[in-house]
Amino acid sequence: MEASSRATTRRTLLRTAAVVGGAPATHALAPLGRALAGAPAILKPLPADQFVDFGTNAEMRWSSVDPRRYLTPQARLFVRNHTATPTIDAATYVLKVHGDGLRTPRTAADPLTVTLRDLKRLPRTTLVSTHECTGNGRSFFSTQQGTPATGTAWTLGAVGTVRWEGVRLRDLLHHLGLDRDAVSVQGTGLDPSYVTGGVDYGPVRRPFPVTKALDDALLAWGMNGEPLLPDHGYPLRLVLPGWVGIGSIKWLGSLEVSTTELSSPWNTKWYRIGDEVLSTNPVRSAWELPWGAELDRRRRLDLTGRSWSGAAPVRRVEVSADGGATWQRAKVRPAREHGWSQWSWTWSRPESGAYELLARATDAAGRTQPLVTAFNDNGYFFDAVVRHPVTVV
Ligand SMILES: Nc1nc2c(c(=O)[nH]1)N[C@H]1C(S)=C(S)[C@@H](COP(=O)(O)O)O[C@H]1N2
Ligand SMILES: [Mo]
Repeated sequence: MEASSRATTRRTLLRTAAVVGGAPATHALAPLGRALAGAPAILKPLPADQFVDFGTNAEMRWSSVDPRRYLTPQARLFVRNHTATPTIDAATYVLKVHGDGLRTPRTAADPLTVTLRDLKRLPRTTLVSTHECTGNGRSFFSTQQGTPATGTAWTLGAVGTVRWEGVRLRDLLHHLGLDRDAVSVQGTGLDPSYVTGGVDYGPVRRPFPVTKALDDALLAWGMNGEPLLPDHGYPLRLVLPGWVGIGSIKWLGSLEVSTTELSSPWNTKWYRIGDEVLSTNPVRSAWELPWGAELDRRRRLDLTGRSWSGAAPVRRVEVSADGGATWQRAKVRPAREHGWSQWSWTWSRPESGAYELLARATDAAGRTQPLVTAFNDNGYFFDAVVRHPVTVV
């Protein structure tokens, strides 16, 4: 089963690259580029049975997910790097905070500096949340809807659920002194500047409203009880729970707090659909099965998967084995905090043959996954029900 799912994924990749031309070819060839360049973009091991290696990005394989484990181990979590994982010395690390949104305004040249020890004197907190890339599911714009989009050809594995450990951003801002007219906060990473198409866009950074900063935003140094791995932002990253992954800036070097709206190419050029600057993640579902799985025919086949939403807990999951003609309710387990929901479904007396398994979730905000989702050039927010091929033998 493993071998055939790998082969299928590779074929899908090559097909996508061939169809789109240009940009996706880089993704298909990136592992080679990484080897030639010498310095790897991702430092943790990426075993082929657990990850699809896109070079600077790596996708978790749903076929490798352990149904008995709720949290995604850090070693198994997808990685999305615009450039490469930097190596940062925690002993000399400081977070720089500036802007006219501080009660005592500071310039970028003369920022407040906060060490990890300073942060660890604030009240600590943990938070379970589903962490996901905006482009998760992108390849299905091509393979399922026939409209290829630019960018990494993720299937559904650019997602995980983890327990973050750190301090609330609001506690730091109140500790430093926040101006009541502050409206916008922007975090900037310490990774190398992002250069594409001959343009240097500077370091990865993206603004967000002060309301999110004062609500549930975190500064995290830990994941699942371990220090962050270098690939996931060591020694400190932002976490914006329920929001597009790009908001959770890794290797956080600085924070700007402003009384005017901040902007960067990551909210004006990318991570938007038309006029909408993307924030809350959509509803999605995945089966814990290899792509093209071969299932042994039995009277009862017990299948599992997970569904998640950036807005609210998942309330209902329906599955279909006949292309969406009829649906049955899956048994949904309660989620932890802002994490995903695990579900299970028993397939009774399937005949031998080829099928597409569908799973469709509805969240407590009333959002249900559609069967087809509107196209956008960068392939963000593919939230349609994915048609997962399996064969009963
Ligand atoms: N500094 C920095 N932060 C970043 C990125 C990056 O390339 N550089 N990628 C963003 C994107 S697009 C995503 S989806 C998440 C991925 O986090 P992970 O690699 O820890 O899974 O980090 C975000 N934060
Ligand atoms: Mo992302």
